[in-house]
Amino acid sequence: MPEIRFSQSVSARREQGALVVTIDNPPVNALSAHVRSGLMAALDHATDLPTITGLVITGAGSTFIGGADIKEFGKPPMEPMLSEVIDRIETFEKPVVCSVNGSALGGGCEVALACHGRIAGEKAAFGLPEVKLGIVPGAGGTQRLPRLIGTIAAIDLIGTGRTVNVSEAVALGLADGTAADPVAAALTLLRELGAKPLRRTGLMAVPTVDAAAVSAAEAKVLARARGQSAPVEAVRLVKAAGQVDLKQGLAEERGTFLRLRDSVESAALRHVFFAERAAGKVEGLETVSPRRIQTIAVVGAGLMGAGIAVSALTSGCRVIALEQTKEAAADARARIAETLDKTVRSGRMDADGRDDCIARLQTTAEAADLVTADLVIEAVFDDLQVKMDLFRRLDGILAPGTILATNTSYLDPDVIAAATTDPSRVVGLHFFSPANVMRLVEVVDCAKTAPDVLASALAFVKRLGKLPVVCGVTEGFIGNRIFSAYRREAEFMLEDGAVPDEIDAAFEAYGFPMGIFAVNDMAGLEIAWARRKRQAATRDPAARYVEIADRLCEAGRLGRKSGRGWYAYPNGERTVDPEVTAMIKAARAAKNITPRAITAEEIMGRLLKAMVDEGTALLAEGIAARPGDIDLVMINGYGFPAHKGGPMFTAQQGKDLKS
Ligand code: 3H9
Repeated sequence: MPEIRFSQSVSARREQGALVVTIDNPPVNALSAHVRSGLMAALDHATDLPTITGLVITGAGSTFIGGADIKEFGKPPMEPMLSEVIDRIETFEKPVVCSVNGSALGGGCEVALACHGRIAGEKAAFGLPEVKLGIVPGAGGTQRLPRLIGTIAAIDLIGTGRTVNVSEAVALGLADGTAADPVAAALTLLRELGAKPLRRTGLMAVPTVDAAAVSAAEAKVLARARGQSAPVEAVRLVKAAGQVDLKQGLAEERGTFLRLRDSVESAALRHVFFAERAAGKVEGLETVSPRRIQTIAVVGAGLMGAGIAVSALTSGCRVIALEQTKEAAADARARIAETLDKTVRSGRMDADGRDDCIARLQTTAEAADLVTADLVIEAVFDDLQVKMDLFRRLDGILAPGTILATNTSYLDPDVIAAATTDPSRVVGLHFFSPANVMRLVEVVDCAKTAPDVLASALAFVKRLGKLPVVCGVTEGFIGNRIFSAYRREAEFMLEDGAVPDEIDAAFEAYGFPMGIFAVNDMAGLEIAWARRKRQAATRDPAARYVEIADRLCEAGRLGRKSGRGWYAYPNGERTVDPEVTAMIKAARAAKNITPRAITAEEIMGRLLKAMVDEGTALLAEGIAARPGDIDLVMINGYGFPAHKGGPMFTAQQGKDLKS
């Protein structure tokens, strides 16, 4: 049958009397204006031709519909509106069935909800992830989903924005069935539907439900909301679906959607969305082919190394973990197995998956066993001499094509690379702890890193399901350099008049999960102390230097591990310690500083400024490529609240408001 074209992205062919409509709008079949108008034209066509029995809607490629076109947000609206298209589908006189070939997200899921039947292909996924963009579904999702799957499940799905796979979608009643050939199955369903009155989701009653169960589902979502408006509003709208009629519910949803779409929270989360897609893209690297990485080796399988090993195993790699002795290698195996067991206990992996990972793990005390590795990541003690010796030794053992990565946090990877005969195969992979959980990896493009080595490192990090951010060589890379800057500012404020508890409270009220001093106590104060001692000889004597942390360390207050640091921890509870307050007072007195009260607003203002100033310097030095990269590092490595967009976004907003 010839193709009928309705717009640049929507076409159809006749099959078994029906019109099979395909949306082809790469990369994700977003509902751009020409898709909406194309769908309307297809519906018109089916109305005009009495011989057409109904419509099947499907997507080209691997996505069904990825949602509204986020790039259209903030631009003048273009007719027809998505809600009109969806209303037309739901009230259409002939059956409309969707063949969900891939992800049906946001507006894509809302299109599916309005259809009279839904068949899921094997790769289908359904979700209303709008809250992750700081908005609520704006084309009926909050009103139709509870009608179809009940209030509790709808609160969970819309409130968290999580995506469900085919089996869960079928179990929830979100999909009517699944098929290897979803278009053929949709055509069969269409014929069946044609014989009876059409099932219009919007006209269904929301199933009645126990109020206590609703409150429990709501509480679960709100506990994760951490100051964000969208999940709160989403839950309110889902609950309203059971209390008001469709028209009123849709009007309430639309108003909320528009209000949130124009909020700073949504702009921040959209910035994060696009920053994540831009991260890891390096100019000039598009045409470079990455090397094949199937076997990786981890040298040093302590907490960090074991985390990296688990991450690689769960992504399907073969892993060789090297330790110094057979006993240490056996301990490493036990540590990795225990982490995998934990994943099984949490339900994120089944026992077969764990066994499969263990089968791909080799632990050894023989460096020669590393010869089969495509990539070797060192995660040994952060000491320059230790790392240089290791790289020199590995350089003599490994095949010439093997990539060598250092996981150093503060040392200079160029110096480590110089210990090898071929520094072009050296790259930095700075994982964050625990490495099997944390998404962020700073990929350090060293002075001599070859383009295909960088491309391989990026591809490997993406394969682990993690977020790579490229940075140049500097002490502490992007994250720890910014962390040092705002920690320094926090210590200045101690001298100026604040106490650790006030600074941490302001930081946590802003949305960080844990205050700066509490984080220091958790990580331990001794590493930074050792660094300060190393740097003492070269420190600018005119620069302001706060000695309080040194006094704490000298007093044996090394953080939680030693039972006390910036705080005391009686019964494990973080508590203000008068001894620390006295040390701070003594430090002020020694410098003749008269303390003054510092408000939470000033505290946060100064900390943010420290982050932004350091971020600006990193950009100027070419260490970071984009402000968005800096924001991603702060959000994913240091707990900056994502719904505030990161320090660079916040600073830009401030400038935009002033101009
Ligand atoms: C919504 O629907 C609101 C409605 O309720 C109501 C409206 C009235 N728009 O992620 P990838 C781009 S809100 C525009 O790497 P994958 C992305 O920027 C929307 N562009 O691919 C990237 O561009 P580039 C609710 C989009 O295969 C390219 O596509 N929907 C959109 O790993 C590839 O992206 C969502 O929140 C979009 N909606 O994953 C879903 N989506 O190549 C958001 C992607 O220039 N999208 N792009 O860097 C996703 O979760 C993933 O993209 C998806 C594919 C799973 C679809």
